[in-house]
Amino acid sequence: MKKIDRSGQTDEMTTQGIGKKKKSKKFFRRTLLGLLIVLVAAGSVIGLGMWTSRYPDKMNMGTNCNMSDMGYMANMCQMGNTSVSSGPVIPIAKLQAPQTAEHVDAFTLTAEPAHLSFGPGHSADAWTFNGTSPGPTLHARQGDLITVHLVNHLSVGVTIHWHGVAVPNSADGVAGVTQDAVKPGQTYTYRFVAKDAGTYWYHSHQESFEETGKGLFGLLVVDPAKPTTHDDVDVALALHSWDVLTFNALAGTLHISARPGQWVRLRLLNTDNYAHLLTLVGAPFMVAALDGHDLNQPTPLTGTSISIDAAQRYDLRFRMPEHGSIALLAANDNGQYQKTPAVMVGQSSDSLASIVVPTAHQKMFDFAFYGQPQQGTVNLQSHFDATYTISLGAMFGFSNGRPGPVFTLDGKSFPDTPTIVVRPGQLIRLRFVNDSPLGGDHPMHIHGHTFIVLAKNGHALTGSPVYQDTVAVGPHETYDVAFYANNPGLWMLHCHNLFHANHGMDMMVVYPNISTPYTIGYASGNFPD
Ligand SMILES: [Cu+2]
Repeated sequence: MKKIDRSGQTDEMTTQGIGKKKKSKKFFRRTLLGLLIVLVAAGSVIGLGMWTSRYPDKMNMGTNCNMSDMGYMANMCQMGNTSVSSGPVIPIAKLQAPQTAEHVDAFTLTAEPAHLSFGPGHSADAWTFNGTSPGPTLHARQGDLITVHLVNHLSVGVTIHWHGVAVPNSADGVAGVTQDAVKPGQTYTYRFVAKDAGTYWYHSHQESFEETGKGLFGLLVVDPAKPTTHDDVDVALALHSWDVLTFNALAGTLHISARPGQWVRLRLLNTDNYAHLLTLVGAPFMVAALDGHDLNQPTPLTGTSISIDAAQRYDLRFRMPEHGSIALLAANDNGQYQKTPAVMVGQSSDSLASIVVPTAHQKMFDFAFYGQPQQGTVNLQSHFDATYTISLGAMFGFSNGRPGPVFTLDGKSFPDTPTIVVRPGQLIRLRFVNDSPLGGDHPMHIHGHTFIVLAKNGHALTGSPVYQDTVAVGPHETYDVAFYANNPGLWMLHCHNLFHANHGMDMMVVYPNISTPYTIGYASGNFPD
């Protein structure tokens, strides 16, 4: 009995045990299956996201919709702009400068590796033009024909984009749009007329995020045909972050000599992806030009900070005082001004010791209220042939197969971003709205054209007309800008935080019926950002 009982009990227990085991096995299997389904689904979503966000092998940005290989443009041709598909087709090669001119400024830029030293304890392996970064500052006179012979001695493809210059489309240097990236060992010649005076710059537009960051940039200064001001000292300065912030590749103090009473112009360029806060100590100064374009009747400023965003240029002018020197200082990431790096203008014996570093909270320069208005400038009341609102955003997702941040224009990332079709002679208005604080500033840059800034946060500018090729739209800010469609071609409009551009923040502004033989994507290896 006991035995039976026991065995019965045992049996019962065993049966129950088996039941539990069976149930837990079932539960385990079901959980495993569920988990597997979730994983497969998540994997599929991730895989699909990665795959669908990946650039196609070949994307042709041309607007001649009769081509056999329409690819992505087929979508654009269906966007309802009928003029895109009618009329004679202009090959991009036809959009070029004259072969020769009375005055020609010829340059050679050789892309080559170099080990650069920025001062004690700071150095980097860089990609340079002619062995330095910044590369040589190219000087030309307004109206001259500029030719630049690019020689590539790097192990990667390279192009040169002429930032802010209204070049003919074929000289724009955008890999996959206006040319193929220049392969190692190969050469390419850019040719364009320096129509506008001012401070411009050049940088690679093949893998621009990586290549500009590694040093492939320099300044271009076009002197006015009829100067309206005289500068005794004129120096171009590029800010760039290596392992340390530098002015013209110096992490310490850069000395510029100037005598009392002399006029000095500092042409400042920010080659980084984020804004820098700068100030000038020792004399009143003027902001003479923005992005190469003179401001009307600029007034002296003291105790004022300037925020210079990615790719922007600020020309500062000042007169040397009778005594002492002038210091250009930059703020660190916390907004505190530092003595390194610094630019000292004066006698070579002057030292930074006498300079009083300003506090972080001095007033900010705002071009919306600076200088005097000018009659006849395009303004909010002007007639616009078309107006487009472009919302600037950021989210998490996939960009060209990579998980992480994605930066968007109207909710889409390149190449799915909308294309703006313009016709010669039109005046186009754009409204940039930065509604995603996640992304920070978006310095929006247009190729081949210049923005006339109409309004900031809905309020018309009250001071000087402002022309910029790169408009910095901060979080929750809105900028209204306009541009004349006066340079036919296929042009990029993108964020010049090149990390953002590399992660989707690009679109095209195109004229109808332009064909290009070049393509972006894995087949050609052309990746403009
Ligand atoms: Cu951006």
